[in-house]
Amino acid sequence: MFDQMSLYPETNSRRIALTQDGMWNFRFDPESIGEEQKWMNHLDSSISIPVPASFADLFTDQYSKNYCGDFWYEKDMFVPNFEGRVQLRFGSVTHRCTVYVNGKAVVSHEGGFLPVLCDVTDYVNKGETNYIAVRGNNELNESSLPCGAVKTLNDGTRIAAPYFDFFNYAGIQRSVYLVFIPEEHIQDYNTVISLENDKAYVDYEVFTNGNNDVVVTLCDKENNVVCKAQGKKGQLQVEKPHLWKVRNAYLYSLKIEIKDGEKLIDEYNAKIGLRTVKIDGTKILVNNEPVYLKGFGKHEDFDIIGRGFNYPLVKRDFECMKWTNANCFRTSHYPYAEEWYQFADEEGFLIIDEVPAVGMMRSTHNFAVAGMGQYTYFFETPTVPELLKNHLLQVEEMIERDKNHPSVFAFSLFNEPETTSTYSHDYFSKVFERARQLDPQHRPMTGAFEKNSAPEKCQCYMLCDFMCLNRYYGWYISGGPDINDAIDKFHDEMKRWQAKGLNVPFVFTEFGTDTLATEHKLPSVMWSQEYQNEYLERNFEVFDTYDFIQGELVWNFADFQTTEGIFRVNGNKKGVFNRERQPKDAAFVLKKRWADK
Ligand code: GCB
Repeated sequence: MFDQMSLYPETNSRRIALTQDGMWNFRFDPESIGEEQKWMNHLDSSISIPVPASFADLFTDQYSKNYCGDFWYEKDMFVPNFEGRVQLRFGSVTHRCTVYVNGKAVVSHEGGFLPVLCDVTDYVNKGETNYIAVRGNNELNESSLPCGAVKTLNDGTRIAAPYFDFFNYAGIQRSVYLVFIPEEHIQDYNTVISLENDKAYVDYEVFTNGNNDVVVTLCDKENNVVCKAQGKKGQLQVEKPHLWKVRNAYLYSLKIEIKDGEKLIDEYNAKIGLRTVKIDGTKILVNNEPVYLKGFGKHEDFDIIGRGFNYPLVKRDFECMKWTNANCFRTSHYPYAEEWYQFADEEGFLIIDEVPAVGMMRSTHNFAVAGMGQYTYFFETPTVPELLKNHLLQVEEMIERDKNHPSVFAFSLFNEPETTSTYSHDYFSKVFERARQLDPQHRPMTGAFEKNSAPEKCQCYMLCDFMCLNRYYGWYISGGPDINDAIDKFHDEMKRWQAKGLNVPFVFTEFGTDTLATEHKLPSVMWSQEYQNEYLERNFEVFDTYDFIQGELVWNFADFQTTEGIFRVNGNKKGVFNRERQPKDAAFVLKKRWADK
């Protein structure tokens, strides 16, 4: 339980959340002199920059786009003379930061995809303008999540060398709030849902920093009170519940109050969905009914704003996903901004929520190394204890933040690490053990495996409640005219998994082809739209052969930006939609298949 970490800011009769989004002052600090020169007191020669946004694509020069190192944001912030504790909450700062208020360091945070919360009560002057500074840093190393390195060019310029296939976007990429909460306040809450004979039960626990009583009220969509309970821990019983169903969501509101007799001390209003999730043999069950997962691996990625949060983009992406008849997506390869999950709750989408454990293979293009059988000794290096510490921390923060969303039905604890050594098994056993302790809803835990993690070699599949495979038979393996061979190889691998008799569902969390929206060709060639369609149809043949295959998440929902290189044409083009969110032909293929799947 982290004080307030998981609670999305809200304004109500006891709380105030003031957005700080807008233009902030900004400056690069390539020599890391800001600290010594006291930039936390004043930022000279700064420029204006929007928050939230990644900084990379706002500029027109190479240096700024690929900048790697320290950077500073600052803002004069008026803090009203409201009652209670004062907090500053950043949805994320990528990849790490220190926050200063009036020149004093308040909090340092590692990890670029989860909230940074600062209790600034003792640092601000209420009723005055205060000086807020943030020193960020976007360097990658082998103990950071995601993993990578920093490359120094001949002229001394430092650039990121990610071990992953997406652009190393950085900055204050999510919204910032100034939050006022009462001294005695709700810190966090857990909900666990169970269903029995036309009734739903919500076992709840509320964490506060005081001794006053807690009252919990559940209301339906029309705001009618459904049931109430008293105490920090208890159970709500709902007769004839409206269940949260896949693509047919129903959300109740859960009002949590701290009361001293009649006096209201604090209040928090959450939305919850009544649903259960379970793996039963080879089936994924939501409310005890089997669900076949249809959808995408995604990225937070868009022109100009990079990975910056943007409501219209969220809306458009959900509209496009709904149009294809999808019901699920994976937050590859990091936890997304909280607003994505709020929309998914409303729209009835299932989410596989992924921690930023990507690049654990020591290769700048693991997508190509995957399948070549190259062993990279990743988990034998001296940086591993520090990496594990960060990994556990990110798992804790992710589960704390996302544990009450009905949309989140599973957590993914890695993407494509080296998993063939006993070292990897030791490492991931600890990660899974911690994750299982943390999730009050005991959701299924998994991770996405690349091709080297073959049935005979993988040392980690047994940690997972269901298997997620990333496979590119017909693209990285035997593409184009060799596609028949690719499909034979694919069947061969699936038969070897089948022979293991794991009795768990298998989900394809990646499969796809780079496709240029401009290319058409008959007969098809790789990179043409016709080939993307054929590749999908051929993969579907394989999926439909094995009844333990219970889901297909295409790579990727949309074209996205990556590091430059000979493998990528201005980014990864495996999108079913282009980067502007217009459909390639493949979108129609999916729409048709998923209409009756
Ligand atoms: C993968 C990675 C993903 C890449 C993808 C590709 O296996 O998990 O991050 O973008 O392959 O397109 O190569």
